[in-house]
Amino acid sequence: MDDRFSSLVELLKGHNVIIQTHDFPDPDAIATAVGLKELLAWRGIESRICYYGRIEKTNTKMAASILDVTLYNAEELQDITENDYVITVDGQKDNSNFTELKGKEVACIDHHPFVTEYRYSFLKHRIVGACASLITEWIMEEGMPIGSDLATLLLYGIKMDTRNFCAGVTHCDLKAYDFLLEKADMSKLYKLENSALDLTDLRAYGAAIENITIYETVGFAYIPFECPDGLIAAVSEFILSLSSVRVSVVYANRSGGLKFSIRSESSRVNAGKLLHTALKDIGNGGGHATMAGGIIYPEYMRQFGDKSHAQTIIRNRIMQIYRVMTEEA
Ligand SMILES: [Mn+2]
Repeated sequence: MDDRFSSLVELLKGHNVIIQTHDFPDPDAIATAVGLKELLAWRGIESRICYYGRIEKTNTKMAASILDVTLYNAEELQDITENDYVITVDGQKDNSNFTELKGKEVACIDHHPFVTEYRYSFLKHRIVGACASLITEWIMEEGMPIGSDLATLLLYGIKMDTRNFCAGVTHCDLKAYDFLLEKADMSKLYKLENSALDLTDLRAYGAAIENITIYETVGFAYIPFECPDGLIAAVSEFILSLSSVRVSVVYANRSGGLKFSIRSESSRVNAGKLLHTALKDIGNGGGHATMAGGIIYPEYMRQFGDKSHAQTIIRNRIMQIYRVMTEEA
């Protein structure tokens, strides 16, 4: 498929254009959307950026406000019609993290495995480390001049999605890095990278540290209050960073039930399968081999009686599956 920027411009001419990121956008999704908006504006096409959910973390909020570009919560955009053209970025229509928008999805720019049956009129899709690298590639090809703020945002998006150039990096990401490095503002980038925590986040870390228990190489920690998914995941990564832990299981209260985030650095333990099996019949869980999420529904929590009894049952279930997985291999 022809994935040149000029073909996208031709397609969009004369239409209202909406750039939609995945729900709860992360820095890569935001960098991609803002970079695309600037590219389109440079070629005379106005667009608006929107998302469903919220922008959750402090550094993501900071990244979103580096440039003076409005990111609309989709609920605020009441004037979208069926005739408006939507570009989905950093994800695809029909993904579970893409709430349906009223307009017509005509184009997609994404770096995730392509899973939708939906036929876009325009597609720029490649498996690379970050979606922002695909936008940077266009910026380079088109010769669009960019300022330090946009360069900083794009570079930050790429660094976040590649875990600092350690995961899923391709030549496309490295070329983008090379191009952006001399243009980006390194002190702003440093500030973004070192503002990952809110003071209130520390409560979750504190609670998890208080009650962490380790069985064999599995670290369990409970956060006895409600917190956003991203924070539970961050605490789970933190627990995994302990040298004696190879699988981390962190769970927090969620409207009467429990919300889980699990990580595995053991090639024998598939995190997604582990959680899927452990939560069968009492909730829902699944994900990748190294990271997964899940939930126990409130109605099942009641059947367990008190919370500490529920925790024992869950821990036993997880350890049982863990042992089968580690012995199998
Ligand atoms: Mn991404």
